[in-house]
Amino acid sequence: MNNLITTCPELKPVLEELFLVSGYLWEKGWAERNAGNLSVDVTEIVSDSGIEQARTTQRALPFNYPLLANRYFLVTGSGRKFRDLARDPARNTCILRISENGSGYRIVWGGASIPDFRPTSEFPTHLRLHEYIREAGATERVVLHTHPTELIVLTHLPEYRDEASLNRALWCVHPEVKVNLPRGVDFVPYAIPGSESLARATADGFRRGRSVVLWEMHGCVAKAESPAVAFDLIDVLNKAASIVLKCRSVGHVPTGLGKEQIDELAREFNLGE
Ligand code: 2HA
Ligand code: ZN
Repeated sequence: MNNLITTCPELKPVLEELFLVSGYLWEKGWAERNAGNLSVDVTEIVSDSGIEQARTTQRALPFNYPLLANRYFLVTGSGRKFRDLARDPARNTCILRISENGSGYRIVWGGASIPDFRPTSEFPTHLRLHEYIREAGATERVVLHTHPTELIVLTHLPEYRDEASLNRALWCVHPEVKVNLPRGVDFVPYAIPGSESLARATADGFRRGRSVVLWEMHGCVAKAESPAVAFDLIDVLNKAASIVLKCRSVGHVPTGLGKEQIDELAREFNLGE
């Protein structure tokens, strides 16, 4: 870790923010055991740093990702725990480089010293989202998947199992949701964790302009400029979900802010909707 920071001092603030957010995820109860995963596109930070490139053999990727060719990603490891990340980053994360033709990757730092180390089981989603970010020319660098309890509960309730009902419910109980997530959330029906179909459905949700994608009966994914911003988006949403559930638990189904009040927020905060 110290070697890494000596080789590439610009990584220090990124790692520090990652450690902070990993702790938040654990404290929130959104990262049980090895739940959740995160990736950061660190290409601009490490590509000229001379970070070692030939320590491990190349592994194949499930598909070709030409838009990701030669890019570097800091990725959490499969089976690794967010709560251990800050204590031992080199065992719980890695930096990998996608090959020149986008069909494989090589670990250049971290997990390489652990024989069975693999990037997160949700690597297909991370790859598709970074691919989408490149395609869109967007400034986001971080993809975060976590298991926020109250948001997951909402996706178990039949009345919230579609995008329109979810957005109405989340926007109406808390003005901060419209302000921070003007385009709302997307809803992806249950699909096998780690699958390509989940990855593609998630990328499609972002393609429709949504700020966060909810995975039915599983969790959610955010993309953002930094780990803290990704965490904040989910935190605001989960707060709203918890208000919905608390209202319901005292026997009130919240009607909350009306359409006019939500439109007023969009106008006042120049949300472009
Ligand atoms: O990283 O959360 O969805 C473990 C998971 C899989
Ligand atoms: Zn998960």
